[in-house]
Amino acid sequence: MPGSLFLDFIHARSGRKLPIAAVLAGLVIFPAALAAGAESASLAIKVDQVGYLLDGPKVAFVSAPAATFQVRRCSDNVVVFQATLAPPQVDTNSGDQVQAADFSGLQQAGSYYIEVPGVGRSWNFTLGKNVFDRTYYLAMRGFYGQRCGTAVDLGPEFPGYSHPACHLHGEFHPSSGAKGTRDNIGGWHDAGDYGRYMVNSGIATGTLLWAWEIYGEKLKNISLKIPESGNGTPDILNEARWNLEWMLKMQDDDGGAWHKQTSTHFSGFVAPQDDTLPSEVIGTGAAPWKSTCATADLAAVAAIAARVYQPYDAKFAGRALEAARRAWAWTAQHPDVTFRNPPGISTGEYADANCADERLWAAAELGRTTGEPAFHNFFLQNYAQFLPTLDTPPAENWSSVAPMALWTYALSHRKGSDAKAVQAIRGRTLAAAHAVVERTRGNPYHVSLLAKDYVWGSNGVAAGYGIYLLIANVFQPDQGFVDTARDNLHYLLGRNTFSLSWVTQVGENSFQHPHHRPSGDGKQDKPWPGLLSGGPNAGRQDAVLAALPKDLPPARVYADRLASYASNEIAINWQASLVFLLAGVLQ
Ligand code: G3I
Ligand code: 9MR
Ligand code: ZN
Repeated sequence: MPGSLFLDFIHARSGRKLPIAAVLAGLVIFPAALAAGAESASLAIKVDQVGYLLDGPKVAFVSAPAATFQVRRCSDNVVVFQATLAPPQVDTNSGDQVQAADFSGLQQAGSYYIEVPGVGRSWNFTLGKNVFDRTYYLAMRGFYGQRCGTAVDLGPEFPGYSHPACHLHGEFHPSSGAKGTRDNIGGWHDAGDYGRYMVNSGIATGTLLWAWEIYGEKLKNISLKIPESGNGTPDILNEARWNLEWMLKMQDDDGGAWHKQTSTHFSGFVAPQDDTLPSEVIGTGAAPWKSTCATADLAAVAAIAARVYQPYDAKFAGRALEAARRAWAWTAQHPDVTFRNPPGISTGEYADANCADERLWAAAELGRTTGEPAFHNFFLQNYAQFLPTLDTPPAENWSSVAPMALWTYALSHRKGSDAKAVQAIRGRTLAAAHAVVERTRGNPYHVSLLAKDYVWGSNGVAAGYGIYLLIANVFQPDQGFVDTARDNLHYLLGRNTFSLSWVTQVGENSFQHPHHRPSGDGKQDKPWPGLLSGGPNAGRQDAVLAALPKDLPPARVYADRLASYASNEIAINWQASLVFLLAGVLQ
């Protein structure tokens, strides 16, 4: 294992300037210590490495036996707060014995660390009003870095994090039912691979547009320093439009949308511009070639775009609405065309066996945008069967968009909305959110994840709990919802069994080896910034995870290794959930 770790490390970071002694130390100790660099904190003390807002609970966790803790100011090491640790609780998901260090009483903004006598010190963190602003900025810039078909440059803030335009040539794969070239330049690379997939684009872009609709007041003046900045449109909308334009290109003349545009197989670990595999528009392999889930997701997202971009670019809004209507009409003709990879194609499938929830989402968004009875009636005839999905948060992911459908209906405040439907949606959401709050308070790490939630993309699930709670908070403001959403953010930013921040270049001990081709091409010391790792995955669908000890509890089935695509890839859907959560907690 140390040998393969070494190879992985060298392979991923050949350019890294680390003292050779540190590399050797890493070999005989363990990877987290290596990642931490020279000045090490105790991994047994878990803090949100970004920090805590002043107005809420401030809790760290200690997973080694101890009695007391102190909070010290970074500037002069003075103790500003001290207290006893809470009694230990066993966390079955990680196997840790956890003691809470509650320093909510500390109200002074500043930079601090925690010291636990007999254990050590924590990573530094900040208390303040604007602690998460930069994380939001970097997370949104993460999308910019995923742009396909254009030159990207994160400099001068991150010099060298750049690539020239990539994937400029596209063609129809025979499975699409069409022939010849189809460039469809644009969109975001889905993840650590360079594919572009409609279904995942749908949930990711929809989530960003929702963040705008709900938190626009907080977001509208934040510059993301992207090429469009200053054009009069808020930058989160500028960034989302980059992908929307690609999604619109994936629509065929008959209104249907092809499922994805990728190479036939995954490229090697090369920079985007060096991936020379043809970029193929891939269809279902038989008439009608397009898939219902992709088309319905396009209809939903384009319908949101039609209302959101109206004040900034009415022409684009009109184009989006027209596309949404045509997509909707296609799904009415073809309500049940599912997608599986056709022969010869081995890239991501995003195979969803049931597109009824996608259609419900499309109807709800179109109804919210247009107010037309046809969409409204379709929603009312079909929504009831999806209400139970709200009972098991977070419920929403790339293959399950029913919560988006239900929530958008309840949020739309249209005259003529069905009061019974709205009541049911709100009531079930609030009840489930209250249960999540109670459960999370009882969880030794104050995270909402259950054992069953440690799947591929579990960090996206954690962020999804945050979304669920924040939507509940829109229905009925409740500080418990907000605090629990923040708890899930704290988990992602370091308050977890690994004492690891799962956002690249955010926090003193952030993960280093994402399964992300631009980060893994050996050009940069550190990974591209602002990207959320998939996280622990008890499904173990890669060789790295499969080789971990058999009896590991689910929350520990994770490896900060480039080769672990099932636990350490990044992806736009998880990233969008992180952005929503951050947008919700910004002050
Ligand atoms: O939810 C079920 C759970 O009920 C069940 O008990 C458990 C047992 O294995 O599986 C859970 O489902 C898993 C699902 O992810 C959770 O969302 C599936 O096993 C697992 O195979 C599935 O993985 C998907 C993965 O592609 C493989 O198809 C991920 O959702 C999806 O995010 C990921 O997406 C990939 C693209 O294909 C390609 N691009 C990168 C992207 C991110 O890794
Ligand atoms: O890089 C691919 C990643 O984006 C996918 O999520 C993952 C699962 O589909 O597959 C990765 O590609 C791997 C392939 O499946 C197996 N051979 C190694 C590839 C990683 O380099
Ligand atoms: Zn590209």
